Amino acid sequence: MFNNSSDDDTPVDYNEEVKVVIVGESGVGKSNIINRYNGGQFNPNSVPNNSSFFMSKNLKFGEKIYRINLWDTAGQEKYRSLGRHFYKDAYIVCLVYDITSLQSFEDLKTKWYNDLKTYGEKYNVLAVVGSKSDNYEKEEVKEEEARKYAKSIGATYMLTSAKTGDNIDLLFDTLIRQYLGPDFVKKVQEMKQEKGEIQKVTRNTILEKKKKKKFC
Ligand SMILES: Nc1nc2c(ncn2[C@@H]2O[C@H](COP(=O)(O)OP(=O)(O)OP(=O)(O)O)[C@@H](O)[C@H]2O)c(=O)[nH]1
Ligand SMILES: [Mg+2]
Repeated sequence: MFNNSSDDDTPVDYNEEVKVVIVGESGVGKSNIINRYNGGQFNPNSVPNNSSFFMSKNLKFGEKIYRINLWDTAGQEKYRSLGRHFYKDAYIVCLVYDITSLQSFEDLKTKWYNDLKTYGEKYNVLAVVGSKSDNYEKEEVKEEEARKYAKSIGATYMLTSAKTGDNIDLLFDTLIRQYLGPDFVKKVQEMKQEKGEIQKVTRNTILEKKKKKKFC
């Protein structure tokens, strides 16, 4: 049974919509994260957003099809106030910082989280996302510190790279499962692990990959 309630009476191929909003300083890699999740290539020359865009993806969990609407917001200060109303009806929010920029982490803790607390009305799933994990050598924010902070605000922590694709699918998969509730978490995780669809990338796997490369 699909939801047939689109404005123009065209049948739509999902049962429920879920709004996800991604915020953080300009240049942390929000657009690349979304693009990568949508099956796109990493863009080394991406330009800053001058407005917010959304991309949709249908995912099947259990018996239902969910339309995930991912809102990519503009991080530049001049657009900050425009993005605020996107928090209002978002259920899932990702706060992104760049692991090579301490400033981006400080801004996440002050500007972006404060905006969310002020304007977010419905969110119940929150993530702190460290981006550009491929740039591990230039790390300015210790993973442990970011994890600790995430825990303190009740957020899930994830270290990602839009360049390599590490943990991008896992990030959204985890958040959507959290949104759907504990029964789904268990059921879907078991299913995906059985199929070998989920492989968690940790800091150690990144280092091992690099070591292997050196010896090749
Ligand atoms: N090495 C590396 N570079 C990245 C990664 N993700 C993004 N970048 C680079 O970081 C820069 C900014 O990326 P964007 O995705 O445009 O950043 P944004 O957060 O969307 O920026 P605004 O739209 O201005 O808010 C670009 O040069 C990207 O190529 C990553 O995972 N690894
Ligand atoms: Mg962008």
